[in-house]
Amino acid sequence: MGLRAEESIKMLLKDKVLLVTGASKGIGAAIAVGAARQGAKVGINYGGDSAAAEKVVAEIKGFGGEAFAQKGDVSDPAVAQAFIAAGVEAFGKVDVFVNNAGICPFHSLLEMPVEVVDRTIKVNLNGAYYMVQAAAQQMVKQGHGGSIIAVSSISALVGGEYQTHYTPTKAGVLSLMQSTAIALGKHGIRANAVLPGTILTDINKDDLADVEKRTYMEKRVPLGRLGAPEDLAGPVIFLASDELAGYVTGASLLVDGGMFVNLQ
Ligand code: NAD
Ligand code: RM4
Repeated sequence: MGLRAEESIKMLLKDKVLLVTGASKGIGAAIAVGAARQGAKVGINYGGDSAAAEKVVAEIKGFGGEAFAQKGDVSDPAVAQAFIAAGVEAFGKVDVFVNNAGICPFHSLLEMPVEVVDRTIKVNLNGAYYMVQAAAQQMVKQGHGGSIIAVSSISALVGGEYQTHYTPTKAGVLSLMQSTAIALGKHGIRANAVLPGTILTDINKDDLADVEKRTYMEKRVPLGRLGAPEDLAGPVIFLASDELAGYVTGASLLVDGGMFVNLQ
């Protein structure tokens, strides 16, 4: 039996302000809604679809939560400063920052256009850096710690034929959390990564429209199914919570149904 919204609103992230990038849909939206159900006040950044972002905000307000959405391309450093500032303006502080925005335009190595490589790195890695830095500056200024979580990937650890531009960005984001954990430990700020496996969202809709590939991917998962965006909410809430994860920093948490360890 699920928790009722009124009950869950008193829970793990009560009085916390959580900002998450790329949250108009997919994993980011599930994190935003899941955190709000645990009492967090939520700010969401998104890249394009304003109607989708407003729907996420409306869902949160619908169960009594507080939320705002702000459009902005994370590859622009000014967008990072503006997003963190918007969180402070709306809710007075930032306690938890989740870097989630990302793209994966599947493409072969040999014919990879330079624009696709550059864009993927700019959004996934440079964007993560700008956002994490802006969030960290705010948290240090506040002086009461914080939690930074990056959505990396199983692809930080293993490769993909059509992901030669993407997997290095996910390894980079994982590494960014490790170094950030060291840099910010003295400020009581924790930094961790979640590593989703294959989660059914728009990012891989076309790729997994290939039935043979989808069946192969499903067979690799010991738990017997590909992931849903909501599968990431719990792990992120855990890492966000000082009560549950107060001594966890520099860690990486696979959320992949067991796919990574499944050799044979
Ligand atoms: P999605 O396509 O459903 O959502 C992507 C979100 O990022 C959207 O809200 C979009 O607006 C936003 N976005 C894209 N480019 C942006 C930009 N330049 N500026 C701001 N926002 C931007 O994809 P998803 O599967 O939910 O992916 C979210 C994250 O999870 C990505 O970082 C992805 O690498 C990671 N991930 C996904 C999977 C998976 O299997 N779906 C697995 C591992 C990691
Ligand atoms: C993930 C992983 C998934 C893929 C998405 C786009 O990191 O590689 O299998 O579908 O990226």
